[in-house]
Amino acid sequence: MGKNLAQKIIEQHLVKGEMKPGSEIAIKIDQTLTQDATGTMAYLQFEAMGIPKVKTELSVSYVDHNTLQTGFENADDHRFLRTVASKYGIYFSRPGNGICHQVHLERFAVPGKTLLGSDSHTPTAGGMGMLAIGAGGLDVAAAMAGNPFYLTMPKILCIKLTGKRSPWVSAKDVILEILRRLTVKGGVGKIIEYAGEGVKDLSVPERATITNMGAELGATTSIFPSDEITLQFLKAQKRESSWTPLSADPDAEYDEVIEINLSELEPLAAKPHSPDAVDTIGNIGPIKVDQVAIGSCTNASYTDLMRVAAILKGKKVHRETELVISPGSRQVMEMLARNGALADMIAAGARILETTCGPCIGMGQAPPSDSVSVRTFNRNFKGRCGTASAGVYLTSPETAAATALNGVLTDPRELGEFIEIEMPDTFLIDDSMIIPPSEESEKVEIIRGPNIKPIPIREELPHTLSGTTLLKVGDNITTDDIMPAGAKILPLRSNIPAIAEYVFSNIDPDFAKRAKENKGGFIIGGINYGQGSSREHAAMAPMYLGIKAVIAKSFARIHKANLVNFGIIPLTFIAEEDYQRLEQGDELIIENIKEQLYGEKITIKNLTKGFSFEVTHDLTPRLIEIILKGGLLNYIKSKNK
Ligand code: MIC
Ligand code: SF4
Repeated sequence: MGKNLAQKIIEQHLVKGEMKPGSEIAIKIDQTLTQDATGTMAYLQFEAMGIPKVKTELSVSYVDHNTLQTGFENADDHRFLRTVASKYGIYFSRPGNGICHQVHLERFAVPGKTLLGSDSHTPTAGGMGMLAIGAGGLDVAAAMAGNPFYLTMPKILCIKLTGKRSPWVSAKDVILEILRRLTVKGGVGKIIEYAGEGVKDLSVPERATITNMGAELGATTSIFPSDEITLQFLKAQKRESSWTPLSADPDAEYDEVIEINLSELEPLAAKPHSPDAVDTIGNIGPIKVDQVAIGSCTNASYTDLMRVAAILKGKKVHRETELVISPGSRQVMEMLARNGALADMIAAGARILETTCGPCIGMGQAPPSDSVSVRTFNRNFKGRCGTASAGVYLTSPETAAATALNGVLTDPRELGEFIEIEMPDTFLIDDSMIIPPSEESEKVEIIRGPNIKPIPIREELPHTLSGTTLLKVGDNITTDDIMPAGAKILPLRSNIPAIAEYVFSNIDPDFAKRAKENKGGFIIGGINYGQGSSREHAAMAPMYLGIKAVIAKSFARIHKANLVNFGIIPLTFIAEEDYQRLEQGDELIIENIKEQLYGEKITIKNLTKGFSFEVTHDLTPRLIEIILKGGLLNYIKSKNK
């Protein structure tokens, strides 16, 4: 029996376990990436592991999230990241060089290699045929220290692309259609592998748009084959020596196959407040739009923005609509500047932002109250844009540009003849903002500012866990809900005591206070608890507040791993009625937790209501040991003794 592409790469990197869906495997990691919002913690954790130099083939530290520098905090983090990278053998991509996923695709991604990144959109590099996975910073630190990455062997879902897109139908519309069909939890426990003739209809950056938003499906990762289109892109980046052809065997088997006929697609949008609330632009209708934001790791490639510039050329942005554009990388920005496309955007009235995440993570450009913002990004969770009452629609760059001109949501097919944009034969290559590590690392001094506080460490697991139910939430709670980002909170990423004050602050402003008063306790969650970002702060800050366990109907992959890494037990309800009858304020007790963890079921007593109920978990003996030690860092240290 032939193998599919994901199985081939996993097999080549398999260190432990069997490639049977559902069983734990460990894979060797060739490359890592971090960004500044998760990177400071990741490098503090790496330092705590006491390894003199990273053991990966390549590790890159990007600064792209926190670049507003409204105070000393971000600037201090950047300086710390620069010096720590230089000392430990890590490449440092300076602020201004671009969004990590875009730059990694351009300059570092290699077909067939593995990449672990402390950002949930790391699978963007799957557009290049890489097995690229998002994880918490501590897992990335462990990989830099030479440890394999542990994960549950996913099922492989093949999405067979047939047909050819009609004019003005974008790669974004392809992934929005998949989100419409599969929903935000449809990819959980799966790798999505693209195959079929339709693959040839997509350039590498277009494939990357699709693999990028596999994160919104909850997938472990997404991957495209590496073919002559990949080779062309690598040639244009002067990196053809990195190319290897890669595809599934002709008789490869998959756990599941679905087909998408590209010819049937039309321009789509995800409506507020979820990336899977997808409908056609036609059905949504010409709603008034106050702001359009074009950029992010999903849709800010050279070809994306060249088409936007061509749409805007000679026209003006609607007088009641704001347009902001943040190119994905310095390469893209400089090419647009040199060929005149940037001038066309400026002349049309676009506000040009830095080559960073910017508005995508609420770092500026919050839209007005009760407004509509159309964005080419990947997430539209409530409040993420910085304005709780705003509604964010996710669309393609073509739809966004047409909308900016008309002031109402517009189907780009109304623009008339399709504008073809050629992929350049050569991109402008200038890696001078990627600083290689020092060759004299012993001479490098790591500079820490006052905002960089030590990482909190949890004690070993006690015999009995008891406490109050501090909060009960519903389904699809995001890590943005648990640990919000944005211009006010993001600068505190390297200061856990300070950022912990904001845990669940958009859902319940008193949460942190209540948690502290009660010396921690429990959280009750619904389905897909912790979807979205990889930020381990959504586990680390609750750990700091004393959260002992989260009892939910189901968990998102990265967040569950982060909970374990910080010694919080992820427990799953067996009976729906137990979720129903638990209330905030109920006192719970779990006796003999250590022994109980090794069994299949765990009994929890509700002291307030006088009943007991059973929950379960899928923790392997290794993960149980991590929990017993109080988290991964303690576990790694105990193994190195
Ligand atoms: C996001 O898109 O939510 C982020 C900000 O990139 C996060 C990482 C973080 O919170 O630092 C992610 O996607 O993992
Ligand atoms: Fe940055 Fe947004 Fe991409 Fe996250 S999703 S890496 S915030 S651009």
